[in-house]
Amino acid sequence: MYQKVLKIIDKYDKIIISRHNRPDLDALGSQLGLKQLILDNFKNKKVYAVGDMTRTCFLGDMDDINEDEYYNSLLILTDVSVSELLPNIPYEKANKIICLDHHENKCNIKNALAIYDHNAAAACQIIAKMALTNNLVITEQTFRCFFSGIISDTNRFNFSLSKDLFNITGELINLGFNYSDIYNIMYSEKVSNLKMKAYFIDKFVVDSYGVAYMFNDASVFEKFPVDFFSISRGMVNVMANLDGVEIWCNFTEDPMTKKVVCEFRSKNIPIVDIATKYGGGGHKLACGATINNFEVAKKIIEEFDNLLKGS
Ligand SMILES: [Mn+2]
Repeated sequence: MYQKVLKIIDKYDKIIISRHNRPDLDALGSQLGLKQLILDNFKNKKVYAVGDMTRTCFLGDMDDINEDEYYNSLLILTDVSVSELLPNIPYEKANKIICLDHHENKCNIKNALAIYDHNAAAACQIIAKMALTNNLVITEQTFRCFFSGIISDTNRFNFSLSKDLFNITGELINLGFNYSDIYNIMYSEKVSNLKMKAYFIDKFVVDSYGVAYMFNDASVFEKFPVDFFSISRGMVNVMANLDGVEIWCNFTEDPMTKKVVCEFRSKNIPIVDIATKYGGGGHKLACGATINNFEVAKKIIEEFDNLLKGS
């Protein structure tokens, strides 16, 4: 399966790589790592990384390309396989599309070749495995990308443990590159962020069924002038690892679109079907959706209550 991907890469002179919008480190790591991997292992390829950036990232920047570049190109999408979560790119113009994903979605991107590994903890794990099993050269930049994605999507091996994950991470570490600075970048926290967390810790509520939640209207961004991601995804886990809380959700109004972006997490009970029902998706225990208003959010909380009633 990976060889098929490498054969397709080999056929194209122009390769554009993207990932889901509002990228996390696994999205950026898999995207930028694959870009570097292709540059280091294939001759005479033009490789571009494209998509929105919510903030600057220590792994690298996006390329600014003309729409015409999509013609005759191979487009590879990492960490995503549904059109709703793509950045605003003219993906239909690409000659061929490949998705490399670990999410529990069904690919709905027209004519795309979707390659899934649902056991992979990170998209970076999939691409690192492709590189390692085919003896591709992994340079320091590629290593940094893959390692960061694996560490962040697993939260330092907290969310998932598997032999494959450890084997691949072990082989990456065995390459001998320094990773302690990556840990320093990823896990040092600004005082202002911790103070912001204190606000959200104080704010969330827990209902009688064990669902914790908070509603953040757009005014929180006046109180805390941070990017959307820092509150929507960044604050959901202030409700994690709590006795009596089985499912926790963060509902945040996007000041730009006025839509409500939902982040859902669960200790044990799979919740992704509910995320999918509301137009979202993700992983069994960590997923999200975008909905029209807080009234819909209340309905979703009721659905989670019903799940817990039945458990
Ligand atoms: Mn991922």
